[in-house]
Amino acid sequence: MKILKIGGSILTDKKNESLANAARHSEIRRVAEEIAARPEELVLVHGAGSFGHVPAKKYGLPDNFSAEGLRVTHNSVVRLNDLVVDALSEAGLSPLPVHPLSCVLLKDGRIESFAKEPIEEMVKDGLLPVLHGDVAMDVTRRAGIVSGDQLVPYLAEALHAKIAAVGSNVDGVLVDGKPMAKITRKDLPSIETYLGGSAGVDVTGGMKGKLLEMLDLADAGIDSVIFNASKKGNIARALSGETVGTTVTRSN
Ligand code: IP8
Repeated sequence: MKILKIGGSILTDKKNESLANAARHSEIRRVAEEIAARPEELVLVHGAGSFGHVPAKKYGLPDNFSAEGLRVTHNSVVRLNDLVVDALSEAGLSPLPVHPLSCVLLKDGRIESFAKEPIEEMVKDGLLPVLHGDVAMDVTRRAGIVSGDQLVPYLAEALHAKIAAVGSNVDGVLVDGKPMAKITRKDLPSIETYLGGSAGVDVTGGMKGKLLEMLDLADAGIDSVIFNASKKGNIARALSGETVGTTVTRSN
């Protein structure tokens, strides 16, 4: 089983707050075609991009409980998910949308439970589950946001993934502009100052949030890669288990 995340910064223009123009249709098509080259036993998670982060910020999510904010933000990320699912289908795959709002429960912002069985059945049947960053109900905070960056390590562990790959629009974890080949939790204090947020609107933590999630996964014994999915060919490489970008692994 492989888990791939494609960041919202690839699929949308996160600096464009007008959602009508924010989808990057040609990038969505390219990503779908690259995935179609290595689609075996795959679960895809995509970021919410401006479709999620712009309405979430507007309604003050996750700190502010807003029924309207939850509905508008969810509907908006579902629209991006539709575009991704359609592109994957046009690329010859058999994708199915899986909306975290309906299968994830949070506790204090972290995934408390997840109905993973339908995803397992989909993969067994040669279907491609396509999840995304979403709003979700939270038992302690009423509602929250579940980032794709949190879904990836959770699913990787729950589904015993062999490959977990997180594609963003930079070459990995950058220190002085250069991607680190490998990173462990021990490296964290010395590189923390380099871990910027995201360009554009982001309510879930940018590169630092991503790395912390993947370090937790490494602690659980599953290595992952953070790579540049905007460079053609890298997605297929990452899905073949090739080293692209930064490998996040367990300290010895
Ligand atoms: O883009 C965020 O998901 P992410 C989800 O994967 C929302 O961090 C609703 C902003």
